[in-house]
Amino acid sequence: MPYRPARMPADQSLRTAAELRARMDERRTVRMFSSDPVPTQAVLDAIAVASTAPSGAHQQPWTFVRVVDPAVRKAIRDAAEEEERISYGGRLGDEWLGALRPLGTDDVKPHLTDAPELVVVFQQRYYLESDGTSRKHYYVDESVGIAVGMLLTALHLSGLAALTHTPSPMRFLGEVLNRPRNEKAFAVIPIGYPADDCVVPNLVRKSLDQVLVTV
Ligand code: IYR
Repeated sequence: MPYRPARMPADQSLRTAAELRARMDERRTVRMFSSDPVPTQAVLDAIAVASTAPSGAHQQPWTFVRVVDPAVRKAIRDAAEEEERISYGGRLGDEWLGALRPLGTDDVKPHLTDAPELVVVFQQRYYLESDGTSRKHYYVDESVGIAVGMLLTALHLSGLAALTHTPSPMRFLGEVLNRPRNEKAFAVIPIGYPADDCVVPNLVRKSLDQVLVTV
């Protein structure tokens, strides 16, 4: 089918891109959340934005589980902290623990119960028919990674703070949330507003020069 979006004039592209760059440079990963509720539709819209992501063979191999029930958030926190105690207790290894030190992360995960909601992103490793037969999905990691990037962008531009949390191993998420066997947890994303006393590590981003090569 034809696809003929109106072409944006160059000056408008430049203005829009510069504004977007400045707004996205303000995004910070937040680990200290207020428990204030967030506007539900903003989260639903952000998930809908994520689901516009390109995907291998347009299979859209993702499921977003919104967790608003405090009891379920508590169950996730308990299970995550149990794994993280082992991880931070040595499973990650000295090199990894050293890399995390500037972030100040540890095995205590209050954001999982403080934030008013979590979005747990699952990747569908394969498609599961209702009769139990399966069909392969392609480029699942790439597709879901792109979708999560778009989710984080949409949340930030909608004024909401988020954390990309990757407890490891994540098998407990499928169990707590009762997901089918074709789904594998990819990330837990607490969403909310920063706590009044929120602090973030004083990190510096690489400059464009450091990340860009033009040939
Ligand atoms: N998954 C652990 C450890 C962790 C790993 C990386 I790489 C980070 O950038 C941050 C944390 C945790 O969530 O604490």
